Amino acid sequence: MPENSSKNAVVTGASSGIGQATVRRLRAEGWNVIAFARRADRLDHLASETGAAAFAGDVTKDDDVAALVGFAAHTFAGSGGIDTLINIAGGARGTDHVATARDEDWDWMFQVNVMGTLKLIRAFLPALRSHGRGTILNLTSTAATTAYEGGSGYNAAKFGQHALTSALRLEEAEHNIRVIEVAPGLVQTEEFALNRLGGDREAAQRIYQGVAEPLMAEDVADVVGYAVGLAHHINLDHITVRPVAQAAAHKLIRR
Ligand code: 8X3
Repeated sequence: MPENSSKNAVVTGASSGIGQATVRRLRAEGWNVIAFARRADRLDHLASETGAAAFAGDVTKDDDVAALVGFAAHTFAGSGGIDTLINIAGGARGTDHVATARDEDWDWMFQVNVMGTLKLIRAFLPALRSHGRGTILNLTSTAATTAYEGGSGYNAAKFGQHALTSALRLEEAEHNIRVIEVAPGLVQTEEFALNRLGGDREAAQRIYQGVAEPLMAEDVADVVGYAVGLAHHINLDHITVRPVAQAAAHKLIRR
């Protein structure tokens, strides 16, 4: 099968978890990668380990996003320009029911998951269109299509990001931009559950307790790498990826 011949990617959310694993995976396959996240110290380590270029900034800040676009234009100037944008920055805060939902948690989740994705895409679309074979991959979640108790804020944000992704695919096909959605279920990462549960380590560990083989960040990065590495005319629209132990959002086998 022919491979995608384009190989200049920007990856957001690169300082930990799936974003970091995606940078490693793409670099191992010879991609030129710009790793973008807020925490410069973590990015610097990743850059020296993998040879990716690092750029520190916040997906919710227009100035940071504009600076990233300039950095990418400069970094990829000699190799054809950016062709692939991978939006992994995101996350959950809180497990409150609607009855006790906290505005600040909902605001944060909308900003990072929806507005951050929008800002990155809008800023890079001119370059991706003019490249002629662009790819945008958004990491959503199984929470983007199935709601659950205690998930409302995260569900609402991820449903929103899913809707944005679906509309974008329709809008950009005529510009030969493929739009891929990767929707993971339970993934055991360093920070996702910890951030969601306000830093409570024991509660975060309980999420994965007894699950023999949860998905790891590297598993999802393999799927992302596969999807963006396929020949450009192949668009994996929506990929759901779960551990075998999680047959559905409500069915998790613990031993
Ligand atoms: C993470 C999946 O099940 O915690 O995006 O909502 S879940």
